[in-house]
Order: sequence, then C-alpha cells, then structure tokens
Amino acid sequence: MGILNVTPDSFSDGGRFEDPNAAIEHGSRLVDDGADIVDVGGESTRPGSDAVSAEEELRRVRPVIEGLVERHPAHPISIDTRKAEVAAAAIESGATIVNDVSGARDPAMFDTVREHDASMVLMHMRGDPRTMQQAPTYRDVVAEVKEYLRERVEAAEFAGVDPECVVVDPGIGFGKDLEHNLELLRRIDALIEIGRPVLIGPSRKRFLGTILDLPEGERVEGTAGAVAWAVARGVHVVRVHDVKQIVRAVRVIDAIAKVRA
Ligand code: HH2
Repeated sequence: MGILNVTPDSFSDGGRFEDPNAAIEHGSRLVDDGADIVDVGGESTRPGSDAVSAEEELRRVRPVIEGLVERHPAHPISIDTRKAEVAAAAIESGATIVNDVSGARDPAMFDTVREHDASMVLMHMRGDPRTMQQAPTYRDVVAEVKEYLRERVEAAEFAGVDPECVVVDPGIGFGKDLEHNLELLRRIDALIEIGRPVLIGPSRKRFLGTILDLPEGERVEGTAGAVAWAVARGVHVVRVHDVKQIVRAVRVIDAIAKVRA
C-alpha cells in the first residue's frame, strides 16, 4: 500500500502533493513502482494534528481519486478517512477500500462500507491524534490491541459488513510509545491469530527515528527492517511511502517464503 497524503501537514510528506496534478503524478509513480493499493488521505493524523472538515477533506482527495481512476482504471485505491461521509463520496469517485485509523468510530461507517460493498481496514488508536501520545499506558499492549481488533471485526460483522473484506492494523505510533511499538511488532503473530489479514504502517515513523537517530527522510532502511520482520511473520499488507525500495525488499522475503512468484 503506497501512501499519498494530499495534506499541508502530514508528518513526512505534508505539503508536497497539495496540488491535485502533483498528487496524481505521485500516485501514478506509486503504481509504477509496484504498489498494489494507493492510499489517498486528506487529513493528517500525526500526533498533535487538528481535525479537518469533511468538505475540506473531500476538496483535497476527490480530484486525486478521480484522476487516478482515469489513469489506472482497475487499480485499487483506498481512502484514508475517519468520516463516513468522506468514505461514501470517495467510493463514489472510485475508491474501493476504506482505511479508517479510528477503527470505525463514526456510527455511520460500517453501514457506508456495507452499502457500497467496499473493503475496510480497522486500525487501533488510543485516544485521538491531538492527545494520543500523552503518556500512553497499557497493561499488555498486544493483548489489549488484539482484543480491541477482535471486537471491531465482530462489530463490523454484526453491522452486516462481510468479515472477509476486513483487514486489521495495530496502529504503529497511534497512542503507543517506543516499547509498545516494538512489542506489537515482536509479537505480531498474536494479531495474525485474529484470522484476518494484518496491515502495518511503520513507514518513516518516529520509533525508527528514535532507534536510528535519523530524520524522516533517512528512515527508508529502518522501514525496510520493520517490514521484513513483519512480512516474514505473515503480515499481509504494509503501508509505506518508499514503495520502490520496499517492494524490492518484500519480493525477496516472498521468494524465501514461497508466497508468490
Ligand atoms: N499511519 C498513518 C496514517 N494512516 N493507516 C493505517 N491503516 N495504518 C497506519 O499505521 C497509518 C495509517 C500516519 O502516517 P502518514 O500518513 O505518513 O502521516 P499523516 O497522518 O501525518 O498524514
């Protein structure tokens, strides 16, 4: 899954793709570089960020989704949003997957996904982006995240969403400190036991900067390290900025694991 943030303030690529044409170009590059899914987002969820309105999110993402669908008609596009209204409009523009970092807190989200026959990613986040990094504590981070994701998959099913269309994500960096992030990766097998495909998004994140003492632009190898660990243990989807490099790393892991040609 390649990241396409159409925002002024994303932590790594904020401001680079505010112009729809630049965003469409970048999305096309992600496809050419081997992204199976392009994840389009119009709201930053970096720690401390403020929420934006549905109108503003749609103003940012809609022309980009439409432009990408025109260029790559059969290529899956996900919409990174917490708002059912944005998800619905994005699906009508051509997205087929809803990537919801709030685990579908919007009461209309499951109905929207079901009505549009879409797929969805349910992610774990402690609190909300404005406050989530203020001393997060867990008794057992893996057990709590696993329990939460299990409950959200059940809630999706209860609302009529086909559970076969649901992917789960522990939410690296969302209300977790360094040790929480490492523990979630260390025991990622526990999340695979949920029985749904698992997605992780370690790309260029702060925990890599802490380990390596490097800025965002210098974290591609660290991202590859986290991805290699997770994919070798059965993680199905990785959400990354540096698609070309990470696809190469994953192809090697897949060849060793005989996952696909
Ligand atoms: N991380 C970010 C955004 N969306 N979605 C999923 N499923 N998993 C993640 O780990 C995840 C996500 C944050 O990264 P980024 O998009 O690069 O930054 P920002 O939120 O500042 O736009």
